This record gives sequence, C-alpha cells and structure tokens, in this order.
Amino acid sequence: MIDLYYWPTPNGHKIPIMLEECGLEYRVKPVNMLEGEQFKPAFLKVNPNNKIPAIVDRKGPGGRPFALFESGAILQYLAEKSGKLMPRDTRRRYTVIQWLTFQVANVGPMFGQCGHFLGYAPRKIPYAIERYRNETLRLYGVMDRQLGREEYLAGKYSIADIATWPWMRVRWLHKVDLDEFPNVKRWYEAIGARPAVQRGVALLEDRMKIGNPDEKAREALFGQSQLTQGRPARRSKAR
Ligand SMILES: N[C@@H](CCC(=O)N[C@@H](CS)C(=O)NCC(=O)O)C(=O)O
Repeated sequence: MIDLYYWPTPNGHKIPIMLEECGLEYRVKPVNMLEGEQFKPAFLKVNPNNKIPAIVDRKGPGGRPFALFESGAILQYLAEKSGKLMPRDTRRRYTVIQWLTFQVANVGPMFGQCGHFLGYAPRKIPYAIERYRNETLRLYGVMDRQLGREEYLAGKYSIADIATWPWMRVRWLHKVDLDEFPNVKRWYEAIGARPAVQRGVALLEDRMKIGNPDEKAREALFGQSQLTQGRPARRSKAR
C-alpha cells in the first residue's frame, strides 16, 4: 500500500497517473496547499521541502516504510517497483531519464514561473511575464520538434511523458495554443485518451483550483511562513 500525499496540480497529477498505469494499490492523503497544510509538521516529516507530491510506501525496500518526495524520484521509484514504463536497456533508460530531467528542471520551473506571473502575481510585471512566457514557448518548440521525430518524448510511452503531460492540461494559464504545436497536440491527445491517465487526473478534481488565488491561498502559497520555514532562529547580538 502506498500513501499518496497529493493535491490536484500538474506536479500532483503525475503520481496518481503513474500509480493507475502500474496498477499499484494506493490511498490518498490530501494536502490542501491552499490552506497551508504543506507546512504541517506531520507532512514536513515526509517532505521537508513542503511540496506535494510525496509518497510513503508502507512496504518499501526491505519490507519497511519508505518516504519519498520530488516527482522525478517518485516516478523512477514506482517504475522500478512495478517494472513498468522505464526500459531496462541502458541507452533507452537514460533517454527516458534525460526527458524526465528535462521536465523537472525546465518545463516545471519555467511553466510554473510563467503561470505565477500571469495568474498569481498581485502586480503584473511585463518583464517577468515576457521572460517566462518566451521560455515556455521555447520549451514547447523543443518538445514539438522531438515529438515530430518520435511518437513519445523518449521513443515509447514512459515516465517522461507522465511527468510532462499534466503541464499541458493547464496551458490556458500560460496562454499557449496547442494548434501552434501540432506534434505536441497529437501526443497530448493520445495520452489523454488513456483510461489510467483519465482516472489519475480525476482524483480530487472538484478541489482543483489554478490561478487567481484568494488572500488565504496567497498567504499559504507565497506568504512569510514559506520564507521563514526552516530558517534557524536569529541569534541575539553579543553584548
Ligand atoms: N520539484 C517538485 C515540485 C513540486 C511543487 O512545486 N509542488 C507544488 C504544487 S504543483 C507545491 O506543493 N506547492 C506548495 C508550496 O510551495 O507551498 C516536484 O517535481 O515534485
């Protein structure tokens, strides 16, 4: 049994999609990040970086509970555990890891900043919007060219696609038109038609809220509590 610490966001969606694809048993532990639940001490024991997704595999390696955060690490762990969606052959495996890393190091952070400055920032800052939207469009271009050569990002359907796909679902926030990226569109629709993917994104769908935060959500997501979390207490000046 796997405990899934989850909230319906693009990073969150990756893990139930993978669990559904692999047929692994799991139970959902909602972490309402709009109300600051990611800062609760019990959750910080699972992910000290106060972000979803995270898992605890009750029967991890050695039969003991195993906690894991960072979606890229979780996807690789679940692929190894199930023997699915990650090739054994070294070249093909590292090609998957390459595109998975491309997602966690580029697509996630750049699309995330683009969405932040377009949909969350209290002031519209044209320089920031232009910078991150240009990066978002550039990354769409990289993927479109790759998907013109291959059916899926790393050749066959893999954890690299599962990591990337949920970010295209929220493309309205980034003001991206998929018709401008026909290979991404073909890939997006093929993955969206998979029953496991549909079950994965249906999880807590009614709670999904992207962009336009109210004051409470803004404080929970970007407030002082996040900035000071984990900082050592200031030493008083020596007399
Ligand atoms: N690199 C992390 C990113 C996770 C992440 O940014 N999660 C967001 C939701 S999409 C979150 O939990 N935000 C809450 C917060 O930052 O307080 C991963 O891939 O798992």
